[in-house]
Amino acid sequence: MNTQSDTRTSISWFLVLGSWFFANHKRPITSTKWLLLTLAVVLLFGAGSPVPPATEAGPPAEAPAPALACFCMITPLMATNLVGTSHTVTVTYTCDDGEGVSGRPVTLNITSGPNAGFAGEGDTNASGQISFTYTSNGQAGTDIIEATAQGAGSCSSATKTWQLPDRDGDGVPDANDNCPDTPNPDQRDTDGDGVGGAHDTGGHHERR
Ligand SMILES: [Ca+2]
Ligand SMILES: [Ca+2]
Repeated sequence: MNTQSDTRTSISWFLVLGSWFFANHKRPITSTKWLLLTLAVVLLFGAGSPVPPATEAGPPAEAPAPALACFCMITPLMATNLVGTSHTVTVTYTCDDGEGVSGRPVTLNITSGPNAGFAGEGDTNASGQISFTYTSNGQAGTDIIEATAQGAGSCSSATKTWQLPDRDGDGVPDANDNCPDTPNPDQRDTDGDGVGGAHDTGGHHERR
């Protein structure tokens, strides 16, 4: 019991005893005495009412941690290969803390290019990654690859360029190169026999 309550109890008992004294006095009990007795009883019962202790201020509640910003990316960002081969891209899902996040649904789409329409989906693995592989349909061109990941929005897009075979690297595909093993980007064919470059049987000064 605290100090305030003790004081009230003392006063209450004082009034009770005082009222008892007056009540047992030889003189008649007056209405004033009864009033004092009643008041003493009220105070006595009231004195027992505990005063709730002051609540001690605890440590300030910690502010909730801000939500981590998460993002995704596709690798490799750029690649070039011959048509007819396959290509694998990996979507990596990470947050500001640098940790990969597993179990996040990812959707991948080729939105334009010779292989437009390819789509894949799945959840990231324990490293926060998921890979997708597709095979070129044989046409040259550049695919635009895009992906979205739940909670990370859209990933940075990637490209894949498909090229036709060109053994000599002169920019003319083998299928169209009039001299596929010797670079002859101009495809000169002096005598018009369909054979160019070093194989051209035209005039010596036109040979390459
Ligand atoms: Ca060529
Ligand atoms: Ca050539």
